[in-house]
Amino acid sequence: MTTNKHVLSWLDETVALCKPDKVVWIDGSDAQLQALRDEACSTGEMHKLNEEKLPGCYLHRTDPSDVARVEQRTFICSKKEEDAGPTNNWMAPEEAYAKLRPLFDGAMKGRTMYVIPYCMGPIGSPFSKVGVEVTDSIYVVLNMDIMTRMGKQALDQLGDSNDFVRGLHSKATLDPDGKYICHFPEDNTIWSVNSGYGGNVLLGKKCFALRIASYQGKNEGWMAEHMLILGIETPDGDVKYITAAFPSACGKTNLAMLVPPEIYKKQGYKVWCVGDDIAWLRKGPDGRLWAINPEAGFFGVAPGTNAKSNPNALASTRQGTIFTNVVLNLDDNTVWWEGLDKNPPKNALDWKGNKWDPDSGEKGAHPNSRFTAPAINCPCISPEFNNPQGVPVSAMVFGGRRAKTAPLVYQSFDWNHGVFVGSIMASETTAAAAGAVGVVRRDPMAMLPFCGYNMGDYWQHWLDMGKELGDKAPKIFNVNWFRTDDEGHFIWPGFGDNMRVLKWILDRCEGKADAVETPIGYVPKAEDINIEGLDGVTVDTIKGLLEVDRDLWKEDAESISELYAKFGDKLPKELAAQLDALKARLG
Ligand code: GTP
Ligand code: SPV
Ligand code: MN
Repeated sequence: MTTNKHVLSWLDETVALCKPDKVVWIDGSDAQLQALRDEACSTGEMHKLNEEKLPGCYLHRTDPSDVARVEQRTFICSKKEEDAGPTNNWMAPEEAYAKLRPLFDGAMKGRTMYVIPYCMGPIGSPFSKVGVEVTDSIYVVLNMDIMTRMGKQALDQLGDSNDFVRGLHSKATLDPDGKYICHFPEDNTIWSVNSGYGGNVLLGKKCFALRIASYQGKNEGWMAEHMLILGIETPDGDVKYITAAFPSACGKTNLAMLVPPEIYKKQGYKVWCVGDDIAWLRKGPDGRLWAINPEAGFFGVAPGTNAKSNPNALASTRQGTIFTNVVLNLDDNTVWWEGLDKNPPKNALDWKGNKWDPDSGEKGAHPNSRFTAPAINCPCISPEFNNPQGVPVSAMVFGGRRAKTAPLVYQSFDWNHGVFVGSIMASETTAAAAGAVGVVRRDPMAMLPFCGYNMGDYWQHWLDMGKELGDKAPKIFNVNWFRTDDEGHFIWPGFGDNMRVLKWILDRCEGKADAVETPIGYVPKAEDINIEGLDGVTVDTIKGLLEVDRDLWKEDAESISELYAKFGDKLPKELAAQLDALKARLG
C-alpha cells in the first residue's frame, strides 16, 4: 500500500519481532472493515447489536483486569531522566526496549498483524500528523477507524516522509504484570503490550496526541492539550470558541456538546462541538491562537450519559458505535448503563458477561465503560470540525472536581497568572484510571498522566506561548461544577446549565461583564450569573458557590508548594513568584 521506505523498514522489524502468521494493511475501505467486524463477531471478540435500534453498533467486553488506563505502568522513556520529570514514570530507552522486546517476541504467532496508517487532524491540515499503529487486535482497528482518519488517505498524506509516529501494540497474554505503555519521544515511538483497553491501546489518542505530541509541540512551538473545543454562536450569528481542560471523567464530553437552557435557546444561542478530549493549538497567521481537534470520534464515558444530561452524546451513539463494558439487554439486544434511564433491563448480562440482576446492588456497567462514536454523528458537530485551519480561541478554561476550595468560576489576572492557575489544578480521581477513586490530587492542566516531558519545561512552554501571543492570547479561567453541600450533594446543577457560566466567561472576554477581585483572581458578581429558570438556585446559592475561603486556600497553597518543590530548578521562576504573590494576597 506504500513505497515509503521508512514505514516499510520499520514494519520489517516489527514483523521479525512479533512473528505474526499474516500481515494485513488497513486501507480503510468499508468492505475490509465489515469483514473485520464479521470476523470479530464470529470469534466472540465483539457482539453485533440490534440492527433496527442500533444500526452498525457492537458491544465489546475487555478482560476484567483491563478496564482503564494504568498510570503506574505508563512510562516516558527519554534518554535523560530529568526530561521525563518528577511527575512521570521513567525508564531509560535501552532498558525499556530490552524489557519489552521479549514480551513482543513471537507475541503474534498464530495471529494477524494489522497495520493501521492514520492521521491525527484533518487530512491536509498544517496541524495534522501521521502515525502508523501495528496491532493484533481487531477491536483496536475498528476503534481507530472511528477515532482517526485512517487508511490510504493517511499514507497519501505521509508520502515519503519519515515524520510518523511508530506505534506497536500487542495484547500478548494480557498479563497484568507484563503490562507496559512506553513512550519514546526522541524516537517518535510507542510500545504498548498486554492491554486491550482504550487509552492504553488506541495509540493515536493519549499516547500520540498528548504524550508524544506535547513533546513535539514544545520543540516545534505549538501545544497539545487535554482540552475540549466548543463554539458558542451568539444571536447575531458570531461564533466564539472556548477550550477547556478537565481531568479524565470530569465533564469535557458533556461541556463540549451541551444544550443551552431555554432562556439562551430562545434568544438564539447555539453550542457547536469541535472536540471533546484533545486540542492541538498553534499561533495562526493573524497572531491569534487556533485549535484543531486531532480526533475523528468520541471515546466517551457511558455511565451518566442520558437524554437529559447529554442528548447530543446519546444521539452520537445511536449508529456506527462500539460500546465497551456496558450492560447487554438480552430481550432486545441493546445496551444499558447506570444513569441511562430508570429502567434497567431485567434480562441482561453485566459488563463481565455474567447474568445480572438490577436489584442485586451490583453495577451492571463498569464505571469506566465507554462508547466509541463517530464525531459526525453528533447533532451539534461544528461546521468547522474538518476545517484544516482550525478555529480561533477566545478563552481557555481549567477545571476539576473539588468538593470545596475552588469556586464555580474565576478569571486569572493575566496570561502568566492563568498558567499558574492551570499548574495548581487539583481534582478528585475517577474510574478513568486504575486505582483509588475520589482522592484529591494535583493534576496540572489536566495533563498529569499525559505530559510527555518534564512538567516544569511544559509550564515554561506555556509561559513562552503567552509571550508569543501577547495581547492576542486567549483569556484564562477556572471552573468547578462539583462543589458539594454538607450532605455531599452537588450544589450547582451542571450540564446544560454550565452555559450560564460560559456566558459570563464570554462577556468577560468582550469586556461586557463586571467582576470582583479576590486573592485568587476575578470572580463574578453573584447577580451576573443568570439563574432565570433554575429551580432551587438563588443569588445566595451563587454567592456560596463563588466564595473564596482563605483558610482552605492557605492549605492549598502549602500543597502547591509541595508540588512545586519536586521540580527544583525546572520550576519556572515566574510560577514561584506567582505562588509567593498568592500567599501574600491570602495574608
Ligand atoms: P474523559 O473522556 O475521561 O476524558 O472524561 P470527560 O472529561 O469527557 O468527562 P465526561 O463529560 O464524560 O463526564 C464524566 C462524568 O462526569 C459523567 O458521569 C458525567 O455525568 C459527569 N458530569 C459531567 N458534567 C457534569 C456537571 O456539570 N455536573 C456534574 N455533577 N456531573 C457532571
Ligand atoms: C481519559 O481517561 O482521559 C480518556 C479515556 O479520555 S482514555 O482514552 O482511556 O484515556
Ligand atoms: Mn480524556
